[in-house]
Amino acid sequence: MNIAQKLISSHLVSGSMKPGEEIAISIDQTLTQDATGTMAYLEFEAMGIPKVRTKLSVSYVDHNTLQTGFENADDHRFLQTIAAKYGIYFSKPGNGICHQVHLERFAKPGQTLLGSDSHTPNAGAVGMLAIGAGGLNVALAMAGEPFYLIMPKVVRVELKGKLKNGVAAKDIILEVLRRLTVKGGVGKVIEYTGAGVKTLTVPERATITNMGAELGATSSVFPSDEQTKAFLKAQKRGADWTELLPDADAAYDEELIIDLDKLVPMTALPSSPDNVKRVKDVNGTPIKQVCIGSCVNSSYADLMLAAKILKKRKVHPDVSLTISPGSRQALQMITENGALSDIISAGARVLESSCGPCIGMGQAPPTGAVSLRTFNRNFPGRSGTANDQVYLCSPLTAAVSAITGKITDPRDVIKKPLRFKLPEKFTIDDSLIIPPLKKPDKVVVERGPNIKPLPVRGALEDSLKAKVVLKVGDNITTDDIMPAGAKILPLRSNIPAISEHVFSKVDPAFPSRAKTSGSGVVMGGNNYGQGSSREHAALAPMYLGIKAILAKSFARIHKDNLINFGILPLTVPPDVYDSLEQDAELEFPSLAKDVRESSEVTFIDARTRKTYKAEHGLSERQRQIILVGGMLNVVKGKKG
Ligand code: MIC
Ligand code: SF4
Repeated sequence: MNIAQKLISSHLVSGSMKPGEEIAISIDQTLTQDATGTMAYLEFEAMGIPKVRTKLSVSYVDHNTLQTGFENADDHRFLQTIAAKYGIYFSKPGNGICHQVHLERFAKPGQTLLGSDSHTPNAGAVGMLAIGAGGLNVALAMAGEPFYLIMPKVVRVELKGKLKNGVAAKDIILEVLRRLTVKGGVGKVIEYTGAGVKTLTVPERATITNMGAELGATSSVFPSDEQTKAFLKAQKRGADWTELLPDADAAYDEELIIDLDKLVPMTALPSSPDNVKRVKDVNGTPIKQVCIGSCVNSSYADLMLAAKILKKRKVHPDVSLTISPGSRQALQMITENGALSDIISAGARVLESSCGPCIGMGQAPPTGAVSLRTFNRNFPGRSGTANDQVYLCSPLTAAVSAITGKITDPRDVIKKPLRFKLPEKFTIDDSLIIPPLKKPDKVVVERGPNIKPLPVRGALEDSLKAKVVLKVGDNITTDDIMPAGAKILPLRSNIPAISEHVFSKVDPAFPSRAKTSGSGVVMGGNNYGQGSSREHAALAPMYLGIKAILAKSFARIHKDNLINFGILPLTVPPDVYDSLEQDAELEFPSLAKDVRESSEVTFIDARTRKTYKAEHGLSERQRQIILVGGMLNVVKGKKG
């Protein structure tokens, strides 16, 4: 077996491990972050279970840390009190980004982790099966339920050789994205093997597994080996180490070879993480902003490399350089060893340990300017500026370019090999991680006025008339459907309020049109719903009356979220997509019956009277969820 198969088989609860079939696995650990966590815990509460049933559950606050009103602060109080009550560790704001902190303090080889954030596979760096999911699926895992997924294909990425001077782990994953694209990983686990693996430290491996999310992959995983052991030991967690390697004769469904010796610095051009070119191809492009940080490149290792480049140099006068350390541990260590002083002397703006500019929480770039970021996503407008020009790159390319004021191949400046050496000991101070209370009865859950009850949909209609409220193209992201940013994120625990922003960057009139039509559908192209795990991209459209999405294909997490909230994901062939226009009135004469008894749903274009068929491709379990109007109704039904 390969590593992915070993992890799955040791957690398999039901189903057979044939790619494409639905399986269920048990979940050892969960993580949530604040922007998805409020919903996840409201959902968990609705299940009426006294204490989480996982080995470990952690609630992080890292997204909504800009407190411009009471909303985020209220949510933090809610999260802290609910964690204390239900047996969950609470990582306070300031402690760092969930994926960084989880890797440092909790990730464990051989275990499974389900997180309500799409970059949860970050923890795959230590040989863990780490998967991103909607909050409701994470709530179910906390309740001890297994996680259902389609048995993935396993892609072997063989790394040969060793990275050359100026080339970083980020360039490896950018190269994988160049080859496979943002939909190339759908239904797959990406497993890294080969002699090159041994040369990469755990923080470097995490950069690669983190950004596997941009491939649409179910997860990404590295072996647990001597590097893993050294990392865990340095985190004073040597006892958490177990070896996990693929069998010598392990088979894979697909293979890819990357020769690290030949790899050069890469960058993803605006506005998709797979629009990858060599840095050399855009060398000299003037830049106004450089941001170093986000869960993919904010480790102690990344900050040290940036600091070494910035030392005794100055940021270019036209450039604003921001640094957001991924964790308090990383910030503390660069403070202790003086690297922070080098960063400050160079003229960087040091931000708190959080997602920050990655999710549009401040630092929106100026109009028309190029912003060079070490982040994992450059979807249009995500930075907070319309028509933004965000390029993604490694911390080496970012730091070098911050000095020159233009996109610069780091090899032009770094003449001596610059690699990170894992410290023997990380600075450990878990005082911002609050353990759950021993006496939960004493806890009063604090709910500010921003926390509104969860909306629930009724059972699936027997028949339905619905308008095509919006027709969009390929690769629509959840940032397009439910934008984030400093203004909208504080509404994550308030569905009526946040629903006013659905598709606001694509078509600001969408919410009012959807409400007026009463029942609506959205038409999408390929890979509909790629990107984040935010279930608000399903929950808020459901609140606005969207009953189905007709698309050429769907991204995994979003499809699950749609089903969980009772929106029917229907797959249509390209000719059907082409023949239906926005505003078309559709009739579904036997909707519930079709879902119950067939794999296809029939619908009629009211104007042309032409009949079409769309596939729902639901498993028996998913059919039942859709028929009762979503997973919350299933849970309520079970409770009687
Ligand atoms: C993101 O990177 O888009 C987020 C914000 O972390 C999301 C989660 C969210 O929308 O809260 C993700 O990646 O799942
Ligand atoms: Fe936070 Fe950005 Fe990572 Fe999402 S991708 S978890 S917003 S740092």
